[in-house]
Amino acid sequence: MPSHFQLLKTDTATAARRGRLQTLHGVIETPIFMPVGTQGTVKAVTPVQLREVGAQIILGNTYHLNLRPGSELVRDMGGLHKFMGWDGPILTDSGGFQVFSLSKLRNIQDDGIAFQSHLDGAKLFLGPREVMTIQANLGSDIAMVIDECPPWPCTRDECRAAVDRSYRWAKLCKQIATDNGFLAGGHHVFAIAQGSTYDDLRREAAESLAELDFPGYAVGGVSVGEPEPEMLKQVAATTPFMPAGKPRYTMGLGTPSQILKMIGLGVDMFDCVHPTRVSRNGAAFTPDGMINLRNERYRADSSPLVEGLDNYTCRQFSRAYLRHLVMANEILASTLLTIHNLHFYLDLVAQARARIEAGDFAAWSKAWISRYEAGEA
Ligand code: PRF
Repeated sequence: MPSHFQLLKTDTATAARRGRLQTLHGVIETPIFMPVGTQGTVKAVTPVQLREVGAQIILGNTYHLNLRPGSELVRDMGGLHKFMGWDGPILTDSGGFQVFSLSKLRNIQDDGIAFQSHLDGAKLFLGPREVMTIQANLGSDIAMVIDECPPWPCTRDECRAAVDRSYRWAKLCKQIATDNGFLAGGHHVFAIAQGSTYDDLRREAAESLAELDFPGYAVGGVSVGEPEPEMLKQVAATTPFMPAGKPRYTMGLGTPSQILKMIGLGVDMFDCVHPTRVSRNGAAFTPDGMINLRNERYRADSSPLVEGLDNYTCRQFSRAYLRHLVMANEILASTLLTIHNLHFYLDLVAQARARIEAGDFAAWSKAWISRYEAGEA
């Protein structure tokens, strides 16, 4: 049987890879960016619009969907794909990380995390069995294990405990997904390597999880407040110890230039709320950095957001019109900016794929990053 992940090419000048991941809902060309659809919707856009901007896979969230509307309801409605009208692949995060960021009252125990819902205060619990059951109810193509993401900074002892606990939970998640037929049914489960700023613990996390033979591996615990050089160092301390023949995913990042830097470190998959979130705040990506349309200088600017970029927003609308929508608080501003910003990210990773194939990724990404960062400065 062919493997679910094909490594098509590895760059010689960097660790960048061109790959292809098979899922139950179709093939994903990597490196890829995954738009975030926390509540069963990528905010402000329809599934048709997602397809049009080139989305190949989107994210859903165990924590949110289990609180509301409930994973059993989603299961009874035919699963998340049918419920939300998206027939492409869906990756779901396991929920532990969201408990830490959203729920005030939480207690981490050896068998899972007890917490109170941020919606109504209900007392709830998420452990390996719960997160794997919820993700099976949702019908996720790629389910994530439950992990403990330590805060930045954290002590070595705190980090050690989080790495050990995350390993035990990952092992249990794999066992549960094997026993209930989730893996045999063609769904994937990805492990998550933690380790904060401790290089040796990151290596140990990656190597011990690799022995459990997961279909894919994530770098967790980055982009949690540390400066960018520290984040790059942590990713560089992890990816070399992940199996080369499996997809690699950094969770929850980043800016366009960070994504190119991570691709150069051998990462294949990315998700981030950044492009969708800034869209609802009047901001748009360009090759010369992010611009904010509230700025007076765009008041009578008849040019598109990015000249020649082939998406509905850039083909049809001027910066002046988009600025008007933003200033008037019109909801169409969110939709049109989300279309542009997601397309900008998806076009960027498509270009990266082409450059890896062509063999000039290193020079291209260096030039791309310096132009982008010069505009941001
Ligand atoms: N673990 C999980 N989800 C996440 C993270 C993590 O460490 C992060 C950290 N960047 C974002 N989302 N399960």
